[in-house]
Amino acid sequence: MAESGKRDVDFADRNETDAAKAKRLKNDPNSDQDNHNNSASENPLFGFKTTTVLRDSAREKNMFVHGKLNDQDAVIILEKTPIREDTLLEIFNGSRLKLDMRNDIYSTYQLQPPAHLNEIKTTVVCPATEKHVKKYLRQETYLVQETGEDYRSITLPYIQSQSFSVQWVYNILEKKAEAERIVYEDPDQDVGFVLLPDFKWDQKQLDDLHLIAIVHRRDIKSLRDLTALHLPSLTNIRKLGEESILKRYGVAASKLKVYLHYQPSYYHLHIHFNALSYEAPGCGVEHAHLLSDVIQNLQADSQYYHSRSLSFPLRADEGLLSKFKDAGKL
Ligand code: M7G
Repeated sequence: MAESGKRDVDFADRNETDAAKAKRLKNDPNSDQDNHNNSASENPLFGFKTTTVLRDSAREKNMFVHGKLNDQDAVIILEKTPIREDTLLEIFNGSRLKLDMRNDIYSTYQLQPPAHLNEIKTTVVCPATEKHVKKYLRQETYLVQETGEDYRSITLPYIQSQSFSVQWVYNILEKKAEAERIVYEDPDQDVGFVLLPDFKWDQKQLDDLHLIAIVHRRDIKSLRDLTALHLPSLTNIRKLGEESILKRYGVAASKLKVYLHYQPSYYHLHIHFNALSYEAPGCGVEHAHLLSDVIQNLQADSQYYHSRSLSFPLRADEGLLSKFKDAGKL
């Protein structure tokens, strides 16, 4: 068994296990290689026309691409997935190797693993709004300090007119989407929530574990709306969320960071559960608020998040940044 951070996930809901797949490929090694989907009916990305690469990173091995899919604006996120310990045997025994160079005790190769170990995690947003395109475009950022009053006079009117749709959140709460992915639900409409894997996590390894708890209540937009009245809900999410993650994935609370984003992208209260050692995008001090700190702050002062100044980064082209500039706050 690997150390806890690298333990393999037990996929109760995966259709075909890696072992079964390996067996199938052993009998028919070409079955995956030949399985290219070259028509629109089999491959929803067929005919995608790239307009621009919004962002890419050789280190993170990802690329954010803007383009047209069936004449609709789309953003596609391509991301090479981590190498998993449980696939090493297959990688070493079942790959084709092409020698690049050899020198003394050193040699480098191009290794072609079996196709099912060479997958690229792909996220599609279609139709994508201009706001989605901007979200993924690499941009200079500026730190804004927002007082409680700024929130009410600048930020709130802005997010009420401009924020991303939270239809995907309602689909989850109403079991119209991702119902089979739910890890835990407390159905109480006041303090309850749904816990499920964030779609950034492919669930293949625990190193980048990422789940979100989405509250059933629809009237809490963000951290700013929280008061001591919400403490039962927050402590419930922390306790039951941590217990469910321990039960399902074997990861203890002491190996998790549990936090909220401010500003979030989606204004329906949700809480992130991340592997402690994983440097998730947006978990820095300028963006993330630990749930345990939030709980303590509300215990000390019910109006803490109504009155305190909160800092957060905004990208150069974000409308909210212009609003802060127009108000002479930057
Ligand atoms: P956030 O704190 O509002 O902002 O987090 P961020 O997107 O800037 O981090 C929302 C979280 O919900 C993100 O971690 C997204 O990856 C995740 N997410 C977004 N969508 C549209 C979905 C979805 O459809 N399903 C799931 N499971 N997660 C999503």
